[in-house]
Amino acid sequence: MTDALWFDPAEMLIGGRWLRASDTLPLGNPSDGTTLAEIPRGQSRDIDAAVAAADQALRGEWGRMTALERGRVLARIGQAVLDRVEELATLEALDVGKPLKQARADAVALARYCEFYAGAADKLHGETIPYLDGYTVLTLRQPHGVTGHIVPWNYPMQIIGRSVGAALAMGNACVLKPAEEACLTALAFARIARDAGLPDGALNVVPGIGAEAGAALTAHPGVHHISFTGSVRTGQLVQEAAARNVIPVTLELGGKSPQIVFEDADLDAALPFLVNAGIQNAGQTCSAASRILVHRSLHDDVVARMAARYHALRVGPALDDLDVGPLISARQRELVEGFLAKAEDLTVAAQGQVVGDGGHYVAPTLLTGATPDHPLAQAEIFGPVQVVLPFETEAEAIAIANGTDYGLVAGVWTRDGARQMRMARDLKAGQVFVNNYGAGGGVELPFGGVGKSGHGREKGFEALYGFSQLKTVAVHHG
Ligand code: TXE
Repeated sequence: MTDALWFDPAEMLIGGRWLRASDTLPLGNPSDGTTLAEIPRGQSRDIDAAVAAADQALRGEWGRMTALERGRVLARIGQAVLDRVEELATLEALDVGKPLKQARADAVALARYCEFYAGAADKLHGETIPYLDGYTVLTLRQPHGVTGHIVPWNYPMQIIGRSVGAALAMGNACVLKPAEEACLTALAFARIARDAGLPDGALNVVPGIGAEAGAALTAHPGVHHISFTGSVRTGQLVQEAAARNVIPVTLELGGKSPQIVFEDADLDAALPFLVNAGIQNAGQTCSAASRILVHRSLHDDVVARMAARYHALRVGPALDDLDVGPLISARQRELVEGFLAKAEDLTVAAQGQVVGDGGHYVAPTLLTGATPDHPLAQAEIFGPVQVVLPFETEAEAIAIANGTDYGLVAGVWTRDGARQMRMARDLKAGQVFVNNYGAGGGVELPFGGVGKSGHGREKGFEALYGFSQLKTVAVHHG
């Protein structure tokens, strides 16, 4: 077990108690292929216990807290996370394989989510509605109850922050099922949150396999809302399970996001965003800009300038803090290599250099020569691979950008103000960035997709609506 572990990762948190599951799973280190630790292999009985503990919390100290008090607890958790950014970043880097500076940014974002939702906890309230003579009608904003959170392995800290943070702010009690590939920071966060005063049962963490603990959580009749981030296929299963219990579900299912470079773009400003948004976290980012659409007049110039950056990219162990780390697992690397095998008809404009050894490394690859309907221009690859596609007109750019099953994020680079507004209106995406791409991290910015990218919005104030429900009270007083 690594020295960076300051707790026993084989324990899960249920109702304020750290417990062992009947079985464990090995947690891989993506940087060298070794085993980092054994983690709990939660079963449906553990999910049953966690849901019961969450339900108990709603009827106990946690459920009785005012919005102000919940906000104060979240504020203390945010500060405690900030105090431990380095420890959390090291765990995330080891577990996910992302370079330390990226893991550090994720830990700061986790703190920022806690801070944001701490401040927001007592800011969302109901209304009064003019109605019939002799009536007063008001709306109450209330928690769903027990919320299930199924988190993937690519950004555990950020995704926990955005979904658990907002759910707790609204007074829900959470059952969190982190991914089997990466769950150390979920367990660490739960410890930090408890030490900061989060009451027992308000947050329960049960690691395990998706088809076991994950499926048990989504099917559980005691769960009142599910927040899921992951693949389209699993998202469909989650939504089917939620439909059987008739509960709301928020799905964030990734994308094939474009950045569109018009002929009047400020290329010096665009270049870092074009490349970074493709290779950050080795391309395993839901909002990765995996398609770069470039006006034909600039195509060769942009490709040459992106290629120069690609040639300088170095890929190695997370703790060496290079530009790019390994992929999460051998399975993910095989998936990405499978896509690259379908790129034989394309041109490799540039590749980065793998200096690491023994881990799940893939050289970042910049591809040209694809048509918009090529498999590599359509599928979410979830690796450090970008495809550059030329276009002639604004209408063609929109058609290509909107021409996939997804619609999560889009970026537009142009100095033309009217075009900026037309693109913002016409692009099929939950977020459109103009002359930037994901700048500032976006804790405050509502986020979610259209089409196969999912539905519902997390992040920002908007998430608070999703993690609560409205009750209308009509009082007849004459
Ligand atoms: O995803 P899964 P995987 C995409 C990306 C990637 C592909 C496969 O394209 O290559 O998905 O990744 C839990 N019931 N994204 O296999 O299966 C699982 O334990 C309930 C995009 O890792 O969706 C984990 O906690 N839960 C994405 C979570 O679902 C189940 C992030 C995600 O796993 C379950 C990750 C089940 N039946 C992958 N089966 C993004 N949007 O950022 C699995 N899980």
